[in-house]
Amino acid sequence: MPINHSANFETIPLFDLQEFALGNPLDRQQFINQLRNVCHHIGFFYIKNHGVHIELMHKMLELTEAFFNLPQAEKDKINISFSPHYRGYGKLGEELTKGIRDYKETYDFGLEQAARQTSDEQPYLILQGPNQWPESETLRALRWKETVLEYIAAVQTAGTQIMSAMALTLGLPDNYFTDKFCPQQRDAYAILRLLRYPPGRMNPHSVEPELGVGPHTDTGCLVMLLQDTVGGLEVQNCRGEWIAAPPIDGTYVVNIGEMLQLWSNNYFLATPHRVINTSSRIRHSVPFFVEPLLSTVVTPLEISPELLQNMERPNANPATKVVYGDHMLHVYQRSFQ
Ligand SMILES: O=C(O)CCC(=O)C(=O)O
Repeated sequence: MPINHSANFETIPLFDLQEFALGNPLDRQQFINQLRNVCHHIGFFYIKNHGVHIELMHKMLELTEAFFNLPQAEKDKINISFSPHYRGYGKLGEELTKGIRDYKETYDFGLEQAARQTSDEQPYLILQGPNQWPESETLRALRWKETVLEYIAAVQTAGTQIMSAMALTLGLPDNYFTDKFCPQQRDAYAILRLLRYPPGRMNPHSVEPELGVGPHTDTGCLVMLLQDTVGGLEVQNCRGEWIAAPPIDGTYVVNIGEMLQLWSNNYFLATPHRVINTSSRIRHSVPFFVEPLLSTVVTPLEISPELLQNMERPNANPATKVVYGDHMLHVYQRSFQ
């Protein structure tokens, strides 16, 4: 696997998760070494042979399209503003990235959970609660809800395995992160987003096409992105160039968020990215956000001296302490105003 180990990358590397899951000790070590480099310098990679069946991935994209094809009035009935738990549909232009309106529709939902009692200490428990499911005969006939829940379970398992490999890259036990990512625990949290980007149109205020999502770094831990065949995702290297992350069938684009960068003491990198749909087709994508328990307190890990030696950026402030749920609640409050 040729990998450019520089932050001036021009392509996004591809990993085969089977080399980690089923490989001999040498393959595993090589996988971990390369993953460490990519997480440090690039922060984005593709993953194949991750255990989620390709039919289920294709089905998930079909179900995404079927959801957004519902009449607008049906989607509006489950608008995200009706849910105190920030779960539901966001219409075109409803969401802001860095204060600017995106050109996309959204639908957020997560683990099936009962609402929790919030308190002054734990206001973030509001993020846990029931999903708003679309009521539609068309979707029912497609076994929509059952299939997306099956998909969440499958992609969560793959995400957990990637987090194990990531712990090993930092010299930690393989269950270091995954103990805090357990979907069966009470404070568990994970979000699946369905996204629809209309065909590109010119921005009336500039010569650039309208941004589907403006440049941003992801705020959580790890994102596993399923995209259709249209393309439009771009990742910024340290020269400021936008590098395409085109669709590769059967793979996920995986990237690191700000919380995992902080947790890794800035060893891992949360890389800016954006989406511009310049095609004449509608684009669909399905990011899954792999997140720890909301009660997790993230504080920069101590990094081994070998890793510290060749750090490309300064460490995080060791006094930083972030309650995961507080951070996520703030992100939602900022994005939907
Ligand atoms: O749709 C995509 O390809 C990426 C979406 C994205 O950047 C995000 O949800 O943060």
